[in-house]
Parts: sequence; structure tokens; C-alpha cells
Amino acid sequence: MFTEKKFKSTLNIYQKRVEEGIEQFVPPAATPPSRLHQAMRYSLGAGGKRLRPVLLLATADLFAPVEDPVPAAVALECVHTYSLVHDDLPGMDDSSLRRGKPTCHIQFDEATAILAGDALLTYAFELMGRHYQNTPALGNSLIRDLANASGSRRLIGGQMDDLLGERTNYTSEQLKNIHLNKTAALITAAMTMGGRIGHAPERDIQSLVLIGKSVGLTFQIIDDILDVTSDDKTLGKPTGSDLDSGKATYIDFFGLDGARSQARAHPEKAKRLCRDLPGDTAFLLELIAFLEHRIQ
Ligand code: GRG
Repeated sequence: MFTEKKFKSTLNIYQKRVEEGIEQFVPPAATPPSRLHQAMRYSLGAGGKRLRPVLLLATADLFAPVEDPVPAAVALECVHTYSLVHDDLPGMDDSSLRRGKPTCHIQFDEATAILAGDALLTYAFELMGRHYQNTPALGNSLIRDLANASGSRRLIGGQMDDLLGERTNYTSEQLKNIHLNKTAALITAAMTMGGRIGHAPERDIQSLVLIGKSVGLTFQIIDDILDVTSDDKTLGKPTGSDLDSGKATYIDFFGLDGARSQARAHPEKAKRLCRDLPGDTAFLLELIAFLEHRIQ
């Protein structure tokens, strides 16, 4: 069992490994064309919770990895950050605040933000291809997991369906599918990529997929709840945006209490599955509880 203090200090250690990894592996801001690299680093910069790379590192640690998981963790954060930069663009969510700072297209300009997002996405695969070249089977599985999670049937497809859903009415089942793709896909990739770096057996990879889905849904339902119960300053991004865009949320379908009860059921499932994994799962269990309690 972790005390709150031990959990926070372990989380800080993982977050620090991610920050150092970003510093080490992402091209410096001065790299030509420097405006592009500045924008990439600006958006990657401090302010993110680093949930996905922390999940990757913590999952890898369950299996005592031989290869360094940090480049994969940085690649995943690059893909997540690209998705935020593009999601904030005027053609999508049209948002001016992200991670407590002006969004990339406000700080720079729209064209630079599009290119910075493109470059972050592309760089993720260059980084993994380069870093895991001496372990090609591992490199291949990492690239496949991340490409699949971020591709047209998962992250990008979920975003497309979400945008279409603003104009049409969808069912609660369709909403769940959108969130499984838009939110849970990268969270699931964090867990399977961590498992792959630890050479986890296929049975454990399948459990990690299920845990990732439950954690992803928890995360999204809580995001929906916070959108109506929190404020811009606490969240570092605009609240009330779902209502403004006419986007359906868990609250529309299940009410605030119903959404809260689902936000308890999904992490319970994730924690149950976690207990069957090898290694010391204490931190992972606390991290799931931490995500669950963002609202309480
Ligand atoms: C543009 C292909 C493309 C996809 C965009 C990021 C995204 C998909 C949509 C954003 C809308 C949204 C609320 C998504 C669900 C949850 C989510 C991804 C929240 C942001 O992640 P956090 O809270 O952010 O982990 P930080 O800043 O802490 O990294």
C-alpha cells in the first residue's frame, strides 16, 4: 500500500524521467527552422500531466525491462501533444487555452501549429525507429501499437466521429466507441507499449488492453464531469466547451450521478485486472485511483 506522500513522490520521479526524456530526445528549439522546433517544444512544454508516458514507464517496470522505455514514452507524449495542438485549431475545437497557456496557433499562428502537430507525429516514429533499431522485433511492435492507436480507425477516426457527432445525434453506445478511440486508444497503447518493452507474455498484453480501455473511459467520463463542474483556471483549459459545441457527453446520457457512478465502475474493473499482473502493481493501482478521484 502506498501513502499519498509516497504516491506523489513516485509520480514525480516518473514525470521527471519524462521531462528529461523530452529534453534529451526532442530536437532543440534552435534546430532550423527554429520557429517550427520552438512551436513543437512550446506545446510539449511543462503543463501536461504526462499521464500516458508515466503509464508506459510504470507498466514497463512491472516486467523489469532491459531496454530503455523512455524514448517510447517520449514518442507517445509527442503523438498526444500533436493531437492536442490539432484539436485546438480553429477548424476543430477552436480553443485558445491549453495546459494553462495560449494554444499553439494563438502563440504562433495557424500554419505553424498545423506543421508543429505534423512534425510531432512524424518525429515520434523516427525516434522509435532509431532508438530500438538494435531490437527490431521490439521496435516493430512499438511502432505498430502507436501507429494503430493514432491512426484512422482509432484516435483520428474517433476525432472524425466526434466532429460528425456535433452535427448528428448519436447513441450512448456510439459515444462510448468514440471515447474508446479518441481517448482510450493512446492510453491503451501506453500500457501495451510498456508491456512490450518488458517482453510481457501475450496473456498479460491482453489484460493491459482491457485495463487501458477501462482507464481511458474513466479518464473521459471524468473529463466530461469536470467540463461542467470545474473552472478554466483549475483545469488549464476552457470549461463548458462541450455545452458550447453541442457535443454529447456522458452527462447528457446518464446525468451527473450516473456519470459519477460509471466513473467508479470502470476503475474498479481496471484495478481488478491489475491485481493479476506480475510485479509490484502498487503504483499503478494508486495511479488509477488518483485518476478516479480527480473529481471527488
Ligand atoms: C486531432 C487527431 C486528433 C485528435 C484529437 C486530443 C483529442 C483528440 C481531443 C481533445 C478533446 C478531449 C477532451 C479528449 C479527451 C481527453 C483528453 C485527450 C484530454 C487531454 O489529455 P490530458 O488531460 O492532457 O492528459 P495533458 O495536457 O495533461 O497532457
